[in-house]
Amino acid sequence: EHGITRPKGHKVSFHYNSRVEDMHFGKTHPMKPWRLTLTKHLVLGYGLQYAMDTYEAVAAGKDQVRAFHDPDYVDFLAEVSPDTFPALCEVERYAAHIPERTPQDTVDLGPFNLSTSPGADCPVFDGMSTYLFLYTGATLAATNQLVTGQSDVAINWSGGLHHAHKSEASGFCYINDIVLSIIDMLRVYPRVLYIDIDVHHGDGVEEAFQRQPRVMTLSYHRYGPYDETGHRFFPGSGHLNDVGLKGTVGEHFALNVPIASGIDDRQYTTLFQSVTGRAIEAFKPSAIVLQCGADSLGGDRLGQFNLNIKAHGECVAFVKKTRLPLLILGGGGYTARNVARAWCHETALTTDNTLPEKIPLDIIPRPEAFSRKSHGNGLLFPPFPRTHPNDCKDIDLEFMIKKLDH
Ligand code: V1P
Ligand code: CA
Ligand code: ZN
Repeated sequence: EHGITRPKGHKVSFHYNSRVEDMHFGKTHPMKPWRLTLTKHLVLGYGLQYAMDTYEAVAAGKDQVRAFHDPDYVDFLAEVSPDTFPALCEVERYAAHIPERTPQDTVDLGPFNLSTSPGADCPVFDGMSTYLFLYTGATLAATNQLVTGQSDVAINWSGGLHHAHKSEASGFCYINDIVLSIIDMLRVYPRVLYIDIDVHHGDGVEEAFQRQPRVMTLSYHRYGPYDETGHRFFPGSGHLNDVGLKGTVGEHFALNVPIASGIDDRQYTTLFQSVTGRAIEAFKPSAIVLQCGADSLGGDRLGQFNLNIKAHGECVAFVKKTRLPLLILGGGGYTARNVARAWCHETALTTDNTLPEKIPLDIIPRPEAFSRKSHGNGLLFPPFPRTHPNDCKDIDLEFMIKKLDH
Protein backbone atom coordinates (compact mmCIF):
# COMPACT_ATOMS: atom_id res chain seq x y z
CA GLU A 1 0.00 0.00 0.00
CA HIS A 2 1.14 3.52 -0.78
CA GLY A 3 0.34 4.98 2.67
CA ILE A 4 -0.26 8.43 1.17
CA THR A 5 -2.86 10.63 2.89
CA ARG A 6 -4.61 13.86 1.93
CA PRO A 7 -3.43 16.88 3.89
CA LYS A 8 -5.67 18.05 6.74
CA GLY A 9 -6.78 21.67 6.59
CA HIS A 10 -5.57 22.60 3.12
CA LYS A 11 -6.09 21.57 -0.50
CA VAL A 12 -3.36 20.99 -3.06
CA SER A 13 -3.87 20.91 -6.83
CA PHE A 14 -1.39 19.56 -9.38
CA HIS A 15 -1.44 20.85 -12.96
CA TYR A 16 0.20 19.00 -15.80
CA ASN A 17 -0.11 17.84 -19.38
CA SER A 18 2.09 14.95 -20.51
CA ARG A 19 2.32 16.37 -24.03
CA VAL A 20 5.17 18.65 -22.86
CA GLU A 21 7.35 15.56 -22.34
CA ASP A 22 7.95 14.79 -26.01
CA MET A 23 9.65 18.09 -26.75
CA HIS A 24 13.33 18.33 -27.68
CA PHE A 25 15.20 21.65 -27.60
CA GLY A 26 18.06 20.02 -29.56
CA LYS A 27 20.77 17.39 -29.08
CA THR A 28 23.23 19.45 -27.04
CA HIS A 29 20.69 21.68 -25.33
CA PRO A 30 20.66 21.29 -21.53
CA MET A 31 16.89 21.85 -21.12
CA LYS A 32 15.25 18.40 -21.20
CA PRO A 33 11.44 18.35 -20.85
CA TRP A 34 11.98 14.64 -20.22
CA ARG A 35 12.89 15.55 -16.61
CA LEU A 36 9.14 16.17 -16.23
CA THR A 37 8.46 12.57 -17.27
CA LEU A 38 10.79 11.37 -14.52
CA THR A 39 9.11 13.69 -12.01
CA LYS A 40 5.69 12.33 -12.98
CA HIS A 41 6.94 8.73 -12.64
CA LEU A 42 8.15 9.39 -9.08
CA VAL A 43 5.02 11.34 -8.08
CA LEU A 44 2.74 8.55 -9.35
CA GLY A 45 5.07 5.76 -8.19
CA TYR A 46 4.88 7.03 -4.62
CA GLY A 47 1.08 7.51 -4.92
CA LEU A 48 1.01 11.27 -4.39
CA GLN A 49 -1.95 11.63 -6.76
CA TYR A 50 -4.08 10.40 -3.81
CA ALA A 51 -3.07 13.47 -1.79
CA MET A 52 -4.04 16.13 -4.36
CA ASP A 53 -6.51 17.07 -7.06
CA THR A 54 -4.79 16.53 -10.40
CA TYR A 55 -5.77 18.52 -13.46
CA GLU A 56 -4.82 18.02 -17.09
CA ALA A 57 -3.66 21.40 -18.37
CA VAL A 58 -5.10 22.97 -21.51
CA ALA A 59 -3.22 25.43 -23.71
CA ALA A 60 -3.35 29.12 -22.77
CA GLY A 61 -5.06 31.39 -25.30
CA LYS A 62 -3.19 34.09 -27.23
CA ASP A 63 -5.31 36.76 -25.53
CA GLN A 64 -4.17 35.50 -22.11
CA VAL A 65 -0.52 35.66 -23.14
CA ARG A 66 -1.00 39.22 -24.44
CA ALA A 67 -1.68 40.36 -20.87
CA PHE A 68 2.12 40.76 -20.63
CA HIS A 69 3.72 39.97 -23.99
CA ASP A 70 3.90 42.07 -27.18
CA PRO A 71 1.07 41.07 -29.59
CA ASP A 72 3.55 40.57 -32.48
CA TYR A 73 5.66 38.28 -30.31
CA VAL A 74 2.59 36.28 -29.28
CA ASP A 75 1.53 35.83 -32.93
CA PHE A 76 5.05 34.75 -33.83
CA LEU A 77 5.18 32.18 -31.01
CA ALA A 78 1.79 30.79 -32.02
CA GLU A 79 2.87 30.27 -35.65
CA VAL A 80 6.55 29.38 -35.39
CA SER A 81 8.08 25.96 -36.17
CA PRO A 82 11.32 24.91 -37.88
CA ASP A 83 9.29 24.81 -41.14
CA THR A 84 7.64 28.23 -40.86
CA PHE A 85 10.61 30.07 -39.32
CA PRO A 86 12.40 31.21 -42.54
CA ALA A 87 9.21 32.65 -44.06
CA LEU A 88 8.16 34.33 -40.80
CA CYS A 89 11.59 36.03 -40.58
CA GLU A 90 10.72 37.84 -43.84
CA VAL A 91 7.44 39.26 -42.51
CA GLU A 92 8.04 42.95 -41.88
CA ARG A 93 6.50 43.30 -38.42
CA TYR A 94 8.64 40.35 -37.24
CA ALA A 95 11.82 41.30 -39.11
CA ALA A 96 11.77 44.59 -37.19
CA HIS A 97 12.56 42.50 -34.08
CA ILE A 98 15.75 40.84 -35.39
CA PRO A 99 18.54 41.98 -33.05
CA GLU A 100 21.67 43.49 -34.59
CA ARG A 101 24.54 41.03 -34.65
CA THR A 102 27.27 41.72 -32.10
CA PRO A 103 30.83 40.29 -32.27
CA GLN A 104 30.08 38.19 -29.14
CA ASP A 105 27.18 36.39 -30.86
CA THR A 106 28.04 32.78 -31.57
CA VAL A 107 24.77 31.98 -33.34
CA ASP A 108 22.54 33.67 -35.92
CA LEU A 109 19.60 35.26 -34.20
CA GLY A 110 16.15 35.68 -35.72
CA PRO A 111 13.28 37.81 -34.43
CA PHE A 112 12.70 37.97 -30.67
CA ASN A 113 16.06 36.27 -29.92
CA LEU A 114 14.83 32.98 -31.41
CA SER A 115 17.13 30.90 -33.58
CA THR A 116 17.42 27.71 -35.59
CA SER A 117 21.23 27.62 -35.23
CA PRO A 118 22.60 24.76 -33.14
CA GLY A 119 23.79 25.98 -29.74
CA ALA A 120 21.15 28.71 -29.41
CA ASP A 121 19.69 29.33 -25.95
CA CYS A 122 16.18 29.71 -27.38
CA PRO A 123 15.95 27.37 -30.36
CA VAL A 124 12.94 26.93 -32.61
CA PHE A 125 11.99 23.25 -32.37
CA ASP A 126 9.17 20.97 -33.47
CA GLY A 127 6.08 21.25 -31.31
CA MET A 128 7.43 24.40 -29.66
CA SER A 129 4.16 26.38 -29.82
CA THR A 130 2.26 23.52 -28.25
CA TYR A 131 4.84 23.28 -25.47
CA LEU A 132 4.85 27.02 -24.68
CA PHE A 133 1.11 27.49 -24.57
CA LEU A 134 0.69 24.29 -22.50
CA TYR A 135 3.14 25.17 -19.72
CA THR A 136 1.54 28.63 -19.62
CA GLY A 137 -1.96 27.12 -19.53
CA ALA A 138 -0.94 24.92 -16.60
CA THR A 139 0.34 27.94 -14.62
CA LEU A 140 -2.81 29.94 -15.36
CA ALA A 141 -5.07 27.04 -14.33
CA ALA A 142 -3.06 26.69 -11.11
CA THR A 143 -3.42 30.43 -10.51
CA ASN A 144 -7.15 30.23 -11.11
CA GLN A 145 -7.45 27.50 -8.47
CA LEU A 146 -5.86 29.84 -5.93
CA VAL A 147 -7.65 33.09 -6.76
CA THR A 148 -11.04 31.35 -6.68
CA GLY A 149 -10.21 29.75 -3.33
CA GLN A 150 -10.54 26.21 -4.68
CA SER A 151 -6.93 25.32 -3.72
CA ASP A 152 -4.54 26.57 -1.05
CA VAL A 153 -1.44 25.32 -2.83
CA ALA A 154 -1.21 24.80 -6.61
CA ILE A 155 1.72 23.14 -8.37
CA ASN A 156 2.99 23.31 -11.97
CA TRP A 157 6.45 21.79 -12.41
CA SER A 158 6.46 22.58 -16.16
CA GLY A 159 6.28 26.34 -15.45
CA GLY A 160 8.55 28.89 -13.81
CA LEU A 161 10.23 30.30 -16.94
CA HIS A 162 11.57 33.45 -15.32
CA HIS A 163 13.85 34.97 -18.03
CA ALA A 164 11.28 35.70 -20.77
CA HIS A 165 10.77 39.40 -21.55
CA LYS A 166 7.80 41.29 -23.01
CA SER A 167 8.99 40.86 -26.61
CA GLU A 168 12.03 38.61 -26.34
CA ALA A 169 12.85 35.03 -25.44
CA SER A 170 15.86 34.55 -23.14
CA GLY A 171 17.67 31.72 -21.36
CA PHE A 172 15.42 28.81 -22.44
CA CYS A 173 12.30 30.87 -21.56
CA TYR A 174 9.79 32.07 -24.19
CA ILE A 175 6.56 32.91 -22.38
CA ASN A 176 6.87 34.32 -18.88
CA ASP A 177 4.15 32.29 -17.19
CA ILE A 178 5.15 33.73 -13.80
CA VAL A 179 4.45 37.33 -14.83
CA LEU A 180 1.11 36.27 -16.37
CA SER A 181 0.16 34.51 -13.15
CA ILE A 182 1.04 37.47 -10.95
CA ILE A 183 -0.97 39.82 -13.21
CA ASP A 184 -4.00 37.56 -12.62
CA MET A 185 -3.32 37.45 -8.88
CA LEU A 186 -3.23 41.25 -8.65
CA ARG A 187 -6.93 41.35 -9.57
CA VAL A 188 -7.66 39.62 -6.26
CA TYR A 189 -4.70 39.99 -3.89
CA PRO A 190 -3.43 43.38 -2.70
CA ARG A 191 0.22 42.21 -2.57
CA VAL A 192 2.08 39.27 -4.14
CA LEU A 193 5.54 38.09 -3.07
CA TYR A 194 7.63 36.31 -5.71
CA ILE A 195 10.47 34.10 -4.43
CA ASP A 196 12.99 32.49 -6.81
CA ILE A 197 15.42 29.73 -5.68
CA ASP A 198 16.59 28.82 -9.19
CA VAL A 199 20.40 29.25 -9.36
CA HIS A 200 19.85 31.98 -11.98
CA HIS A 201 18.56 35.52 -11.38
CA GLY A 202 14.81 35.90 -12.00
CA ASP A 203 15.42 38.92 -14.24
CA GLY A 204 12.27 38.73 -16.41
CA VAL A 205 9.93 38.80 -13.42
CA GLU A 206 11.92 41.52 -11.64
CA GLU A 207 11.91 43.70 -14.76
CA ALA A 208 8.18 43.27 -15.39
CA PHE A 209 7.31 44.53 -11.90
CA GLN A 210 10.15 46.98 -11.29
CA ARG A 211 7.65 49.90 -11.03
CA GLN A 212 5.02 47.91 -9.10
CA PRO A 213 4.91 48.26 -5.30
CA ARG A 214 2.22 45.57 -5.04
CA VAL A 215 4.70 42.91 -6.18
CA MET A 216 7.92 42.19 -4.31
CA THR A 217 10.42 40.04 -6.19
CA LEU A 218 13.12 38.18 -4.24
CA SER A 219 15.73 36.12 -6.10
CA TYR A 220 18.57 34.02 -4.70
CA HIS A 221 21.18 33.32 -7.38
CA ARG A 222 24.77 32.67 -8.38
CA TYR A 223 26.39 36.01 -9.09
CA GLY A 224 30.01 36.87 -9.68
CA PRO A 225 32.62 38.79 -11.64
CA TYR A 226 33.61 38.05 -15.22
CA ASP A 227 35.30 34.66 -15.66
CA GLU A 228 38.38 33.74 -17.78
CA THR A 229 36.24 33.65 -20.94
CA GLY A 230 34.91 37.18 -20.35
CA HIS A 231 31.43 35.97 -19.36
CA ARG A 232 29.33 36.42 -16.26
CA PHE A 233 27.17 33.69 -14.81
CA PHE A 234 23.89 33.97 -16.78
CA PRO A 235 22.09 36.39 -17.01
CA GLY A 236 24.64 38.66 -15.27
CA SER A 237 22.08 40.78 -13.39
CA GLY A 238 20.81 40.66 -9.80
CA HIS A 239 23.31 42.77 -7.89
CA LEU A 240 22.67 43.30 -4.18
CA ASN A 241 22.04 46.98 -4.86
CA ASP A 242 19.28 46.33 -7.43
CA VAL A 243 16.12 47.06 -5.47
CA GLY A 244 13.58 48.06 -8.15
CA LEU A 245 13.42 51.05 -10.48
CA LYS A 246 14.86 54.15 -8.81
CA GLY A 247 12.58 57.16 -8.63
CA THR A 248 9.38 55.09 -9.13
CA VAL A 249 6.94 53.74 -6.55
CA GLY A 250 8.46 50.30 -7.30
CA GLU A 251 11.79 51.24 -5.72
CA HIS A 252 12.62 48.94 -2.74
CA PHE A 253 10.17 46.26 -3.94
CA ALA A 254 12.83 44.08 -5.56
CA LEU A 255 15.40 42.16 -3.54
CA ASN A 256 18.44 40.29 -4.80
CA VAL A 257 20.64 37.87 -2.94
CA PRO A 258 23.79 37.33 -5.05
CA ILE A 259 25.74 34.24 -3.97
CA ALA A 260 29.20 32.80 -4.75
CA SER A 261 29.67 29.24 -6.05
CA GLY A 262 29.58 26.20 -3.80
CA ILE A 263 27.17 27.48 -1.14
CA ASP A 264 26.24 24.63 1.21
CA ASP A 265 23.03 23.60 2.95
CA ARG A 266 23.69 25.37 6.24
CA GLN A 267 24.71 28.68 4.65
CA TYR A 268 21.80 28.66 2.20
CA THR A 269 19.20 27.73 4.79
CA THR A 270 20.32 30.47 7.17
CA LEU A 271 20.34 33.02 4.39
CA PHE A 272 17.01 31.92 2.93
CA GLN A 273 15.14 31.82 6.20
CA SER A 274 16.41 35.10 7.59
CA VAL A 275 15.94 37.13 4.39
CA THR A 276 12.65 35.51 3.33
CA GLY A 277 11.32 35.70 6.89
CA ARG A 278 12.10 39.42 7.10
CA ALA A 279 10.69 40.08 3.62
CA ILE A 280 7.39 38.45 4.57
CA GLU A 281 7.26 40.43 7.83
CA ALA A 282 7.96 43.73 6.09
CA PHE A 283 5.86 43.27 2.93
CA LYS A 284 2.91 41.32 4.38
CA PRO A 285 2.04 39.52 1.13
CA SER A 286 -1.49 38.25 0.47
CA ALA A 287 -0.15 35.39 -1.72
CA ILE A 288 3.21 33.89 -2.67
CA VAL A 289 4.63 32.54 -5.94
CA LEU A 290 7.64 30.26 -5.40
CA GLN A 291 9.87 29.37 -8.36
CA CYS A 292 11.68 26.15 -7.38
CA GLY A 293 14.37 25.87 -10.08
CA ALA A 294 16.31 22.70 -9.22
CA ASP A 295 19.57 23.87 -10.82
CA SER A 296 20.56 25.14 -7.36
CA LEU A 297 21.18 21.49 -6.35
CA GLY A 298 24.69 20.07 -6.10
CA GLY A 299 25.81 18.19 -9.21
CA ASP A 300 23.61 20.19 -11.58
CA ARG A 301 24.91 20.38 -15.16
CA LEU A 302 24.69 24.21 -15.24
CA GLY A 303 24.39 25.24 -11.60
CA GLN A 304 27.27 25.92 -9.22
CA PHE A 305 25.68 25.48 -5.80
CA ASN A 306 26.04 22.46 -3.52
CA LEU A 307 22.55 22.14 -2.07
CA ASN A 308 21.09 18.79 -1.13
CA ILE A 309 17.46 18.01 -1.89
CA LYS A 310 16.56 18.26 1.78
CA ALA A 311 17.78 21.87 2.04
CA HIS A 312 16.10 22.81 -1.27
CA GLY A 313 12.87 21.33 0.10
CA GLU A 314 13.22 23.20 3.38
CA CYS A 315 12.77 26.45 1.43
CA VAL A 316 9.41 25.16 0.21
CA ALA A 317 8.45 24.01 3.71
CA PHE A 318 9.43 27.40 5.17
CA VAL A 319 7.24 29.29 2.67
CA LYS A 320 4.34 26.85 3.11
CA LYS A 321 4.33 27.53 6.86
CA THR A 322 2.97 31.05 6.17
CA ARG A 323 -0.32 29.35 5.11
CA LEU A 324 -0.75 32.00 2.42
CA PRO A 325 -2.16 31.01 -1.00
CA LEU A 326 0.88 29.47 -2.66
CA LEU A 327 1.74 28.85 -6.30
CA ILE A 328 4.65 26.42 -6.72
CA LEU A 329 6.47 26.40 -10.06
CA GLY A 330 9.45 24.59 -11.58
CA GLY A 331 12.17 26.35 -13.58
CA GLY A 332 15.74 25.29 -14.32
CA GLY A 333 17.24 21.91 -13.39
CA TYR A 334 19.63 20.08 -15.68
CA THR A 335 20.53 16.83 -13.97
CA ALA A 336 17.20 15.18 -14.67
CA ARG A 337 17.24 12.40 -12.05
CA ASN A 338 17.87 14.95 -9.27
CA VAL A 339 15.29 17.42 -10.58
CA ALA A 340 12.70 14.64 -10.41
CA ARG A 341 13.76 13.64 -6.88
CA ALA A 342 13.57 17.22 -5.61
CA TRP A 343 10.21 18.05 -7.17
CA CYS A 344 8.68 14.75 -6.05
CA HIS A 345 9.91 15.36 -2.50
CA GLU A 346 8.51 18.91 -2.62
CA THR A 347 5.15 17.67 -3.93
CA ALA A 348 5.08 15.30 -0.94
CA LEU A 349 5.90 17.92 1.64
CA THR A 350 3.26 20.36 0.39
CA THR A 351 0.71 17.56 1.01
CA ASP A 352 2.19 16.78 4.48
CA ASN A 353 3.48 13.38 3.39
CA THR A 354 6.92 11.96 4.21
CA LEU A 355 8.10 9.51 1.57
CA PRO A 356 10.15 6.36 2.15
CA GLU A 357 13.78 7.03 1.19
CA LYS A 358 13.94 3.98 -1.07
CA ILE A 359 12.51 4.82 -4.50
CA PRO A 360 9.80 2.27 -5.53
CA LEU A 361 11.81 0.99 -8.51
CA ASP A 362 9.45 -1.94 -9.06
CA ILE A 363 6.56 0.44 -9.84
CA ILE A 364 8.05 3.21 -11.96
CA PRO A 365 8.30 2.77 -15.74
CA ARG A 366 11.95 3.85 -16.06
CA PRO A 367 13.69 2.45 -12.96
CA GLU A 368 17.12 2.60 -14.62
CA ALA A 369 17.09 6.40 -14.26
CA PHE A 370 17.22 5.99 -10.49
CA SER A 371 18.99 2.67 -10.01
CA ARG A 372 22.45 3.27 -11.45
CA LYS A 373 25.03 2.21 -8.86
CA SER A 374 26.88 5.52 -9.05
CA HIS A 375 23.70 7.48 -8.32
CA GLY A 376 22.17 5.30 -5.64
CA ASN A 377 18.45 4.67 -5.41
CA GLY A 378 17.59 6.95 -2.52
CA LEU A 379 15.16 9.86 -2.83
CA LEU A 380 16.78 12.60 -0.74
CA PHE A 381 20.36 11.43 -0.58
CA PRO A 382 21.69 10.42 -3.96
CA PRO A 383 25.46 10.92 -3.93
CA PHE A 384 26.02 14.41 -5.35
CA PRO A 385 29.42 15.11 -6.82
CA ARG A 386 30.65 18.34 -5.21
CA THR A 387 32.35 19.85 -8.22
CA HIS A 388 32.32 23.46 -7.05
CA PRO A 389 34.65 24.71 -4.34
CA ASN A 390 32.84 26.63 -1.65
CA ASP A 391 33.78 30.26 -2.32
CA CYS A 392 30.99 31.42 -0.10
CA LYS A 393 31.63 33.86 2.67
CA ASP A 394 28.62 34.27 4.91
CA ILE A 395 26.53 37.06 3.42
CA ASP A 396 26.23 40.43 5.07
CA LEU A 397 22.86 39.78 6.68
CA GLU A 398 22.90 43.15 8.41
CA PHE A 399 23.09 44.85 5.01
CA MET A 400 20.18 42.81 3.63
CA ILE A 401 18.05 43.55 6.64
CA LYS A 402 18.74 47.30 6.43
CA LYS A 403 17.40 47.16 2.86
CA LEU A 404 14.29 45.40 4.09
CA ASP A 405 13.73 47.95 6.81
CA HIS A 406 13.63 50.68 4.23
O1 V1P B 1 25.33 31.90 -21.08
C1 V1P B 1 24.44 31.89 -21.92
C2 V1P B 1 24.46 32.68 -23.20
C3 V1P B 1 25.78 32.93 -23.81
N1 V1P B 1 25.49 34.38 -23.90
C4 V1P B 1 25.28 34.89 -25.21
C5 V1P B 1 24.25 34.15 -23.11
N2 V1P B 1 23.32 31.15 -21.77
C6 V1P B 1 23.10 30.21 -20.71
C7 V1P B 1 21.61 30.22 -20.38
C8 V1P B 1 21.23 29.61 -19.08
C9 V1P B 1 19.72 29.65 -18.89
C10 V1P B 1 19.20 29.20 -17.54
C11 V1P B 1 17.69 29.12 -17.51
C12 V1P B 1 17.04 28.93 -16.15
O2 V1P B 1 17.32 30.00 -15.26
C13 V1P B 1 15.49 28.90 -16.26
C14 V1P B 1 14.89 27.81 -17.05
O3 V1P B 1 17.48 27.78 -15.52
C15 V1P B 1 23.54 28.86 -21.21
C16 V1P B 1 24.40 27.95 -20.62
C17 V1P B 1 25.09 28.09 -19.34
N3 V1P B 1 25.96 27.18 -19.02
O4 V1P B 1 24.84 29.01 -18.60
N4 V1P B 1 23.16 28.33 -22.37
C18 V1P B 1 23.76 27.12 -22.50
N5 V1P B 1 24.50 26.88 -21.42
C19 V1P B 1 23.61 26.22 -23.65
C20 V1P B 1 24.45 25.11 -23.77
C21 V1P B 1 24.28 24.27 -24.88
C22 V1P B 1 23.31 24.53 -25.84
C23 V1P B 1 22.48 25.64 -25.70
C24 V1P B 1 22.64 26.49 -24.60
CA1 CA C 1 17.03 32.70 -8.44
ZN1 ZN D 1 18.23 28.41 -13.78
